Amino acid sequence: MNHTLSPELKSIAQKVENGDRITDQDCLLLFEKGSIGFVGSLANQIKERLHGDKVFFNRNFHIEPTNVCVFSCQFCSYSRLYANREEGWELSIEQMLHLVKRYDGIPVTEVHIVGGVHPKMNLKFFRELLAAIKAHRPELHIKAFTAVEYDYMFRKANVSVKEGLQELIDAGLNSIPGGGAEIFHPEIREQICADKVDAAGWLTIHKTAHELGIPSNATMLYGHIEKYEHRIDHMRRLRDLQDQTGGFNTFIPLKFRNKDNDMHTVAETTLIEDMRLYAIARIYMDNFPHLKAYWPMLGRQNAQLALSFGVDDIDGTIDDSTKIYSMAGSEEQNPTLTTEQLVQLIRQAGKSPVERDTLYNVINDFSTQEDSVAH
Ligand code: V47
Ligand code: SF4
Repeated sequence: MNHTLSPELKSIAQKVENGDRITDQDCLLLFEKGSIGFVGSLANQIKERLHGDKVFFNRNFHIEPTNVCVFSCQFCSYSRLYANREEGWELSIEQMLHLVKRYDGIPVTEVHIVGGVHPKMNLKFFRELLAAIKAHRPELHIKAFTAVEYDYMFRKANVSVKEGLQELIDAGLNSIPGGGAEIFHPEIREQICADKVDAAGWLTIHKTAHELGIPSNATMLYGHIEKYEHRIDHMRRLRDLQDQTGGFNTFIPLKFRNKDNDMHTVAETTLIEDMRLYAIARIYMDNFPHLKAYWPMLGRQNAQLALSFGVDDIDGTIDDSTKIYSMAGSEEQNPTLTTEQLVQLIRQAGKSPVERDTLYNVINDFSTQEDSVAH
């Protein structure tokens, strides 16, 4: 295949073969000139080197404390402004504990807690929530709150990022999800989410978490008004921070969905563009151990396809309380998959399913088992 390639693309293929890092300029060339077949095969090479044919998933459930939000991101189909809060929901600690208790006796390993930014839900409220969950089920991993929520709650409580995070870690916080990153570059950020935490604030919160010993994920909301240069700038800032701390587990590109939000006139990306993005992210983000395709947003079949474009993780079995995507018009209006279905989905794509915990410790390696799935 290489004989039709330009010298520049050949040199990128050589770097990937040698395990060398590609530059921002290389990355731009891949976005502009790399065919889906070319970037896909390079990404797959990296993925196989890192994880063989393994594909990870976990058993988790989501809690969304509120959809009331003081911010007004243009792409958000989910939040109800504080002024219109009669259209929203707000859960008490007791109600959220009740949601946790619904999983008693079910072998979930993680609860993912994230929602809007409600001015009345403060640091004290969330500290009590985490402590109540830990008191009920100490071994359950709590992955909670995005940098957007932290930035607001710490400023309101007048504590430093370090003090605030330490308080929540002491109450039971185990890791931080990747949301709120969107596109870091101010040219785009000012147009799509001007009023929430900026790039420096987001990166400081994740850096501080890593320094305090807890890992995190990172996302990128792509496929709207950003240009390739903005995607590369975003990924470069994350790759640089990862060089310093090593605290990121997973990079999660999130495809912009345009239903019922202020950006509904912006066209969505094509499947080919999505797959090219996954592949290029796998090639560029060489220090991120994992690349996740979030299946509720992408849809099951597209998530299967992504497994041949560098993706090694498809998140988890979640229940239908996750609304941020279904409300934005994602493929999955009722995103629930049993473990058995997830295992089948991965096997159908010719890969080996492995159940992991949040930190990628292996819980159950299905590659060595036939069809039976323990519930
Ligand atoms: O930051 C909001 C995105 C994110 C839309 O860390 C939208 O494991 C597409 O970060 N179209 C929150 N995306 C969710 C998130 C996440 C999800 C799954 C796993 C993890 C993890 C993190 O949802 C927001 C924003 O980027 N989002 N609206 C939309 N219309
Ligand atoms: Fe609020 Fe998050 Fe929606 Fe932005 S994306 S308006 S911060 S809920």
